[in-house]
Amino acid sequence: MQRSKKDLKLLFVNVSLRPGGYTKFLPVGLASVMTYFEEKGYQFTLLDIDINEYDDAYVENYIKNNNFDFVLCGSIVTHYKWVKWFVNAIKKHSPKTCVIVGNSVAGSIPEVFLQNTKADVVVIGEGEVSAYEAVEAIRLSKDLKNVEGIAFRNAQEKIIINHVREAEKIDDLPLINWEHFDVEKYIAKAETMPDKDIAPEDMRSMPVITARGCAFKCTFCHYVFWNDPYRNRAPKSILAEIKHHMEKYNVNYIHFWDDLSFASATQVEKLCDAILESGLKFKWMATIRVDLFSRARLSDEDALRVAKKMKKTGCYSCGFALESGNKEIMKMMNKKIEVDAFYKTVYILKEAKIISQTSVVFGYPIETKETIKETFDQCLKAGLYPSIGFLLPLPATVMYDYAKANGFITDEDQYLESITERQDVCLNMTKMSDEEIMNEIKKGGKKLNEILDVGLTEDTLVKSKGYKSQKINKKLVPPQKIRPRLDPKKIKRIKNDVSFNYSQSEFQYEDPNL
Ligand code: B12
Ligand code: SF4
Repeated sequence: MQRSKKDLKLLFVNVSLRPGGYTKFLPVGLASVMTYFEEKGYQFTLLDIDINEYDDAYVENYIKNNNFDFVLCGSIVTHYKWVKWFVNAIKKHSPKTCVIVGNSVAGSIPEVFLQNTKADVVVIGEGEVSAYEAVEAIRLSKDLKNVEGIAFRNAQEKIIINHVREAEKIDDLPLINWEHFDVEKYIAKAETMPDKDIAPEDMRSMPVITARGCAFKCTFCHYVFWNDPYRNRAPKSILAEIKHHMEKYNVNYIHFWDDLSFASATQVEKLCDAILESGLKFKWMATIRVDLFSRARLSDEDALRVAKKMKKTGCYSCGFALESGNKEIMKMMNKKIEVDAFYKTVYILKEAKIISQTSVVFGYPIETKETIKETFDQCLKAGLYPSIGFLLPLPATVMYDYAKANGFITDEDQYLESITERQDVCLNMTKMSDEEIMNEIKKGGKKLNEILDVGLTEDTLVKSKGYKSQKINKKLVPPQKIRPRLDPKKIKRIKNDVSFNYSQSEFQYEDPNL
């Protein structure tokens, strides 16, 4: 029977990725889906498990005592075990409730998710329109097979995966309405960073998304917008949202929580110009890549000019991942960056007084004690203590397929139930034992901690609770402007190539600068 929108009882659920966590993050994706539903005339309730620290017993009781027509939730795939429990708990107490799950926990594994839970609909990729159309189809008793971007079980219990939905024009999406959330509580628990201009208690930050997706495809990475083109919001729309947050929530820090905020320096300069023109004064941090300046082929002078402009508009810090100091691992990662570019970017940003935050991934199959050392050496050279993580093969990544093909993952459901944070060794595909790799990483971390005087303890070398680079003040040697030319006398052929095919031979170059 068809019902009107206002007669339907909808519940949106914000799950808790880190119960008891010392910081809390406003869920931008969920809020964006909620805003879309609101714009389309739906009313709903929000169960915010995260900020209220509701335990599982509370959640189960809540579901039991409230009969919802629809429950909608989403999360990162690392929360698979909990989401699976939650979906099945809803169905146990309220079998008629339609359960819709989005984000990577379901969208990156639609088949596995529907096979192992009683969920009704999985939303794949961008969630706003697909989730809305799925609810509408059910409300109007229409066939779900016509809703793009979802997977579901049909009347014969067969899993159907529909066509992907073409990505929305990013500027057409409504500005997120945060009123359903206890924003003050989130601001009080937001991540703060030491800043000489302001005391931590006066930092009021909120997230803003400036882009969806990324222009690259690293072999360990997967984000929800993987199959969509990399899209950036127009500076005008970004600034309208920031202005709103400043006026309504009195915020002075904006976290651009993008996979990739800016792919090149040209793009960042456009936003900087718009910030200057707007007259808005706030501090911001963004996600970039090591090649921010080099991709735009800027001269060193121009790179510094752009970096200084970033600083002038409030850029406080930039996050960009070194990932590994080993060139072969970088290739396996499909990272498409030069290890050397890392130092240069850190140097330029430092010159402009912008803090660099970096992260590394250990545990690619060819990782050895030597490659681990190479990574720490790069961090030492750049004077940064990285956020340390292990390769965590996530569904829909090349490394996940590698893990399956090589027998490291045999039961996907079991594996997904076991994964957590990238700071834990969830799956070791190297030739080292868990203990060996951990010891080696701790050894490198310990040395870095001592030399850079970071102040970490044995327990916090890996789980360092956020980035630590802002406290370090190492003087950096200016990078060489032009790469030294190869000296032919230093090139040695190290493998005898009997076919005399030079393209197949391996050479070793002893570069004193590396
Ligand atoms: C903020 C953030 C966090 C926060 C989470 C805060 C929160 N409540 O969302 C914290 C710091 C806790 C976190 C932790 C981790 N994160 Co994180 N994080 C992000 C970040 C930077 C922003 C998320 C965001 O707001 N995106 C923007 C919105 C618009 O996109 P979205 O969330 O995907 O939402 C869309 C869809 O997913 C869908 N959707 C989302 N929710 C819902 C709900 C419903 C009902 C529906 C229908 C649809 C739907 O519709 C939305 C709009 O289209 C992303 C990078 C990024 N830009 O996505 C990484 C990212 C999500 N994180 C990632 C990873 C790997 C992690 C960690 C595993 C890393 C680690 N340290 O170990 C941990 C996991 C911790 C755990 N215990 O499980 C990966 C996800 C990988 C994957 N395949 O799932 C990402 C994509 C970064 C990356 N490129 O590697 N993260
Ligand atoms: S790791 Fe970074 S650069 Fe690579 S695909 Fe993911 S978001 Fe893009």
